[in-house]
Amino acid sequence: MLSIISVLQKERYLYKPKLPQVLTKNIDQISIQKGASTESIAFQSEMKQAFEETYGMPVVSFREGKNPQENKKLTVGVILSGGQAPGGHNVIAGLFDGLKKGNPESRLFGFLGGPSGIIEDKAIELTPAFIDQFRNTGGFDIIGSGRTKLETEEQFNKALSVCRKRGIDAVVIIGGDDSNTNAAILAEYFKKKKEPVSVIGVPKTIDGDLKNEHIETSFGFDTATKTFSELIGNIERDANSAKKYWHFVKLMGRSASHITLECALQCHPNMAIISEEIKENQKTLNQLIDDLCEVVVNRSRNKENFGVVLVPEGLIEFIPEVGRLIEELNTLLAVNNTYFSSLHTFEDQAEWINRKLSKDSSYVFSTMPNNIQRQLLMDRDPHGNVQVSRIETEKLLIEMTETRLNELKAEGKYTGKFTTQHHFLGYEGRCAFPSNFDADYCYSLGFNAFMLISAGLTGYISSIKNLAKPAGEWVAGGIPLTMMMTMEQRHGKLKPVIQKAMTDLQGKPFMSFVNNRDEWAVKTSYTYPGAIQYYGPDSVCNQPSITIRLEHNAV
Ligand code: FBP
Repeated sequence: MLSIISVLQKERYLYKPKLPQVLTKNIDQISIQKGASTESIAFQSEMKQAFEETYGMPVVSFREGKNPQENKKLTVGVILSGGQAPGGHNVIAGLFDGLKKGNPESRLFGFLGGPSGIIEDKAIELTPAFIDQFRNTGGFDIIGSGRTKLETEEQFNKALSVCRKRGIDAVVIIGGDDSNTNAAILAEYFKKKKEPVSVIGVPKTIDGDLKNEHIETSFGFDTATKTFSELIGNIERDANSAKKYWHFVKLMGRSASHITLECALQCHPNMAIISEEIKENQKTLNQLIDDLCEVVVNRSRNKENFGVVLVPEGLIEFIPEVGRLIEELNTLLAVNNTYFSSLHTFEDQAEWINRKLSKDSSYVFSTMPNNIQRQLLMDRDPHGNVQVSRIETEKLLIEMTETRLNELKAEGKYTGKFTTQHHFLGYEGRCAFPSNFDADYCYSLGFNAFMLISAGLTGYISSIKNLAKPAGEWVAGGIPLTMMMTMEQRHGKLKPVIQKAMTDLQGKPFMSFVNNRDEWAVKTSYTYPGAIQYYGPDSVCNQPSITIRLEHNAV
């Protein structure tokens, strides 16, 4: 009979993730160092009020030294929240192994299907044999994930009674900026209620937008970008072999362009659009199309009627006039949801929308191709925002570029050929086998989450730093969640949120791209990263992303 698991999966079960040196010690030889008290990024007095119990706590780090804490038996619940990111299983495995190393009687429960699991009391106990089936594998299928938001008093009350019923000492929330914001609010809520349940966050998302001085990257970014880069490299090689297609590749990443930038650094495409730069320069859609045409025309002069263009998923919202249109649409659809849903045909919907939009936005809407108009009117996400992953921006760019090139042809300014292919890379990378970097990083984040719990902390996010160095030199510690927060207007109210990290246009990764892109635009300079390697020399298997290496001067 054929085995139901692959050879690689079997081998990966046996991989021993690397930990920072300090976390390999006996627990009673790991001491905690506390720094000075901290402040939020902005709105300090408002934040102090919102987080009376948990504001201002110190940054902590773990060092070799005597640990006065007794290794008591702990019961912990873990939640996977939001989109999949490679390495989630290893966070849980690291947490589990830490708990058992602290006290073999400790127990770990997995809340099922995301944050709703803790409200509906759906959980399973994670046993050694069960965990072993998921070590070093991609996916979130160990306990499932979901996008329910833990944010209302009613939900917190339910979570509290579930924790009491199960005797839970700590909840670990593995999620992005929103989920970690909610972790901070839940920690504050438990502390106010004098409930001895700690809440610890873990930074997850392939998008890479949950990062700062202490969280050098969110987990999953490394594997997802390596997977996408493998595919883009393959497409580039095909483009360079057949020499007949322009490939437009849209890449996941929500609003931020970190994924696109990393893949550009890995693969040297002819063009990579960075949404944050488009917004900074207030570039219109037509100007962007002119830029694209310039690259196509220049390459055609060298008889190279092929190329590769990378498009970040969130681009459409960053083009100022389209961004304004989307904001108006979001508000109109939120306020008039019932009436809008009663309009059954797209024609009726578009006609009604056009009457309601401002003059400028109505014009922009009317210039969009029909399929894009339909996508702009589709269901909103739970925040009431358009779902950027469902808008075919890559096709919009292709259509508009083609139209403009035809005009240039008619004016005698272009004689080349523009035949295209479009791709959307996202789901292909979110559940890949974690790279060694993500396998090690995630296992360390999970183990370290246990250390924060055992030190009696709450309202912290697990932090592993110094990531450009080999894992043994990584620095383990914890950051108070409030330190990463500011206030933002949400539905007309100021709300505490973890600040999203957008692409830094002064940062080294972006500058390195800027220094090379003019050459890549004209001259075929593709690089072919190939598949992620799990076994072999460090230079092939254990390199972090180019973004991390550039940010730490390690290139
Ligand atoms: P998270 O922010 O929850 O990590 O999700 C990331 C992401 O993969 C985005 O890149 C993408 O826009 C979105 O999820 C897609 O969502 P869905 O999985 O609901 O289709």
